[in-house]
Amino acid sequence: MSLQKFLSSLDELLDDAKQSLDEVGSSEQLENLRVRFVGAKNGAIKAVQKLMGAIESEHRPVAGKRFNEVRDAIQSALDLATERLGGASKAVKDPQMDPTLPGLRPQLGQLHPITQTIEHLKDIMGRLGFSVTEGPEIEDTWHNFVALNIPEDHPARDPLDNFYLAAASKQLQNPTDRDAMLLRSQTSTVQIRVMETQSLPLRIISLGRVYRPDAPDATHFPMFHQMEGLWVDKNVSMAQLKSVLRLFATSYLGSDVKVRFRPSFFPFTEPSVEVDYWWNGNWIEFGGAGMVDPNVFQALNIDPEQWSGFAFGLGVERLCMRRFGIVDIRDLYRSDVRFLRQFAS
Ligand code: FA5
Repeated sequence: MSLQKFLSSLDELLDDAKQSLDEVGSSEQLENLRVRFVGAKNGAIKAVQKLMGAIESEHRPVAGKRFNEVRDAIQSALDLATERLGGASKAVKDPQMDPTLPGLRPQLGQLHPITQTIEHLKDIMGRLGFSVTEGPEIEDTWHNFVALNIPEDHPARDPLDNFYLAAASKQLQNPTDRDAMLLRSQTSTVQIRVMETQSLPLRIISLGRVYRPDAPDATHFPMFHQMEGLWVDKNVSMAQLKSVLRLFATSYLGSDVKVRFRPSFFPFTEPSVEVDYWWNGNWIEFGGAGMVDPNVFQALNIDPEQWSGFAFGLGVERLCMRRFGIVDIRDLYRSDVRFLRQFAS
């Protein structure tokens, strides 16, 4: 190859590279040009370098010198274009702080509707003079049944209606055993624990989880919460029980709430009632209540001639649902924040 031809192909290459790199408008195009001109495998510079072998040896120093100049010039043009484009994209990625822009609001968590309900119920009952107590969720049959006057053959003790604990239960074959352990099925257990340990008179509430193998539907869940209430004093009456529950219902659900009491049966109260509120064309049961049965007092060595009391156990979910307009209890436990976020405290 003649020196002249080699030098003019170098000039053409430089012109082409300079023009393309001057006009390049994006990092992507720039990368394509880099590969096209200085790519290690098939770049144009590499191709021209290969031609040098065909130049007569006496002309090679001139050809080599010019080749180096053109290669360096293309590299400088590439560096310039890179700086130009890189500088622009850096400005977009890393903007200067603008103190006049509105701030980003951090996303705050909030209390679950059931937690909000529990706090609200404690507040209302506190104003009615009830103090808060707690009891364990894992119970023995003494507190869950025996002391509550629930006899051994009562269907409420059936293994199919309770979560007996296998690990604690050598008694699994015989869940009516006094020492068998289970997840409490009602907060009435706390009535017993309080009367065992506190002096009379007393006026307490206790809120917490209870467990039953109920099939989930719109108003039932296998784990739910109850609010237990107990008032023991001299001359406590059924009329007081009804007033307290009515006062509670209007404070929590509004003065227009319709509440009714239906005669019922619980082994640990006599007489007993079930309490319903009216909602969406139906009566919904939200709790049970009654006067403490003398057998319960006697099991705890309390004289029923001297003392009387009333107790109630209300479903916290049913109260929460009515207040927030939630029609399906299962929605409370799907952990769907889009749903739960609607009930801001
Ligand atoms: C009791 O649990 C009694 N311990 C209540 C009681 C206490 C009566 C003190 C007398 C004196 P019951 O099984 O009816 O009663 O349950 C009370 C409330 O819990 C029901 O009215 C309902 O609101 C709620 N409840 C019961 N089962 C479920 C469930 N599977 N899911 C959600 N709520 C429930």
